[in-house]
Amino acid sequence: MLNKVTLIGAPTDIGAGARGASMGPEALRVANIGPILQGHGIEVQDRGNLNGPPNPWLPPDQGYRHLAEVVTWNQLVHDAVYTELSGGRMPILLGGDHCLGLGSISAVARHCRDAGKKLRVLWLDAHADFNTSDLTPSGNIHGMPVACLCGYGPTELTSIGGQVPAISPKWLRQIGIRSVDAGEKKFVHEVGLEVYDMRYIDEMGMRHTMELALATMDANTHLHVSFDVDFLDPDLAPGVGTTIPGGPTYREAQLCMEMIADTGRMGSLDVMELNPALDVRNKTAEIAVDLIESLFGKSTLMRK
Ligand code: 6HN
Ligand code: MN
Ligand code: MN
Ligand code: MN
Repeated sequence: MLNKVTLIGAPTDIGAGARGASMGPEALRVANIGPILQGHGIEVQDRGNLNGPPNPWLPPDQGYRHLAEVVTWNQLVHDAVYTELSGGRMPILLGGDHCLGLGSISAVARHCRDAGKKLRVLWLDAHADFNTSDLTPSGNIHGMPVACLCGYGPTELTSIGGQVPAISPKWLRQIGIRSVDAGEKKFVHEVGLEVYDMRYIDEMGMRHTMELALATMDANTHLHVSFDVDFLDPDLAPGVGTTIPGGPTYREAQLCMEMIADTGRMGSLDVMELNPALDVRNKTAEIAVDLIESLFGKSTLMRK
């Protein structure tokens, strides 16, 4: 795993249905993300925040809310993430709402094409984020980034990384899913996304789930983790805009992160949807940072 990390703040809630994820990057810094990672022997540079358009807070227009602003933010994210990867560093995107996973992962996919690497994307989320303008109940683009990455969406969004589609659905594994809209569900099945929903985790356990989700990677695989904080159970992590009950517990989430760390393949990370306006004394940010430490191998005494 790369031991040079760059923090990139993307302070916006442009794709969300609630205001406040724009404060996510600062809350993660207040929870000491930089120094804590440094404490694990990682060289950390904080590039500060990207500066995109403000949130006009308008209703959806033809199935999309704030499409033009979402495009601009994602271009900024794409460029920042791509620059860090090209420089041999591991970008950590501090969101910001999850629409920005599109810019981030488009950049990662481009980097993998340059470097002749295989890509595996782990999408840790309560939601599938696989809506289109026809399927969406809200028009909020944070419910659409996975569809856009797979080529289903407006060209301005699907083409941000220079190639449509940016990724194949086969490269994706979704974990923790428990809220999928009716039309979105049909579309997930049609495209054949590999989804490990909460029912699966309940029945098979997090260990077996992660063994499957991380299987068939090799030394040439770049692993991207897109961590939507609403993946976690809301009792643990109330500071998100779209809480869904019945998420992974603290121990299950830790095991998930530890097993990712054990692969040694993580090359990029998004930490998304943290909403300090809905949090309690920054506890969700602190839990997120604690889990990120495990992603970088804090974990147990027993590691080889
Ligand atoms: N997220 N499926 C809902 C929608 O409006 O499309 C919720 C999406 C939530 C997105 O949390 O990143
Ligand atoms: Mn790389
Ligand atoms: Mn999401
Ligand atoms: Mn979500």
